[in-house]
Parts: sequence; C-alpha cells; structure tokens
Amino acid sequence: MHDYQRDFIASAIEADVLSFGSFTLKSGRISPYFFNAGLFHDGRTLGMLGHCYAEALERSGLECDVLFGPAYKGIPLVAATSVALSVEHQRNLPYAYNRKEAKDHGEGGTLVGAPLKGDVVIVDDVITAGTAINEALDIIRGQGARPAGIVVALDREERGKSERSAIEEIKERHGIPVIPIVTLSNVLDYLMQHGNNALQAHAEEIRLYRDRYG
Ligand code: OMP
Repeated sequence: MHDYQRDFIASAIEADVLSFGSFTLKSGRISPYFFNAGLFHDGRTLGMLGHCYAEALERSGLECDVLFGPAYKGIPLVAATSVALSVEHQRNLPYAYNRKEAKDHGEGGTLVGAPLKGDVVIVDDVITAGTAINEALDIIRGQGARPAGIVVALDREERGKSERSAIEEIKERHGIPVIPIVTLSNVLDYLMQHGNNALQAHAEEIRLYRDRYG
C-alpha cells in the first residue's frame, strides 16, 4: 500500500466516511460497513480526496481527454480531481457533469461543463453492483464520446449480478479499466495492522461478508 492509500483510509475512518454497523445497500444486501464519501465535506478533506483520485489516475498511466462526474456525488469529486491534476501533476483536463433532471430554460439540457468528446474518464465514489455506473456509460456514449476508464474511491470487491465482481463485469463488458484509490483488501489490511480491538473485530465481520458476497 502507498502512503496516500493509508492516509486515505485513516481519513475515511476519522471522518466516519467509513463506518461500521448494519447497512442496507442499493443492491438489497445487508453490509457490516458503509462508505459514504459525502461525509468528506470540508475543504481539507475534499482537497485530500482530489489528491488521492489524481494520484490513482496518474499512477495508472491512463490517458484521457475529459473527466466526467456523475450526479450527484461525482460532481465535487470530479471538480476536486481536476484541480489536483492541474496543480500537482501539471495536467489541465476539462471536466463535465450531468444534472439528474433536464433543465427546460436557459442553456437547457442535462450536461454541464466541457463537451463530452474523445476519451472520457468517469470519477465516482463506489461501485457495488454497477447500476449507477452503467447510467454514466450510457450518457458518455450518447454524446458520441468513448468511456476510457473509471476511477473510484473504494472497490468493495463484491459480486455483481453474476458470479464475478461488478468491476470485473464492467472491465470485460466495456473493455475499460476500473482504478480504485483503495480496495476492500487494502481496508482489511489497514484495520488489522493499525486498528484497535474494536476495528479488528469489524474487520472479522467484513471478512465474513466478503466470504458470502465477494
Ligand atoms: P451500485 O449502483 O450497486 O454499483 O452502487 C453504487 C452506489 O451505492 C454508490 O453510488 C452509492 O450511492 C451507494 N453505496 C455507497 O455509497 N457506499 C457503499 O459502501 C455502498 C453503496 C451501495 O449502496 O452499494
């Protein structure tokens, strides 16, 4: 694990972005942990998030023309990532995001920001079963652009609708990479190495969940 990944997990635990208990997911599964990126909601942690997404993207070597943040949670993420890419990596990329409801006055439409052209990288929070990301892929293709890859905060390493993980399904079906800042395995390693007894007990529950759905 790199330093930025360790710092990311520590910040997520500190801000309750990564929390433990019993959570019903979008897929209906009951999970012993939940990752709520919306709780990174101040300037320092948003800056840290942008730094981590930019780091993951740079290290992947993935090239693209535009960044896209799916509404709603992807919107601050894509903005923070583009700032970090420009300031820390001298890579000034245009970015865009969508509205959930089409605007019927003013400039109209559902897309805001740079035109979606060429190779587009999606910046999103979490992929579990892959439903949310398929909508974003449709939006990009609908504009005549090409999805080039997806950067996410956490890969939950969970099965999608079939026996393979949702991320494996996306990679295979769309032929694009999915780049996480951290995986569930990174989180488990961190909890076992740096966590107190309570956090290590949560790690055990998460392992059981992974045995069932991973
Ligand atoms: P899928 O559409 O099933 O891939 O689920 C992705 C969405 O689930 C995310 O965009 C979140 O809204 C939500 N989610 C989280 O934010 N964090 C989690 O730990 C788990 C989920 C989830 O419901 O699966």
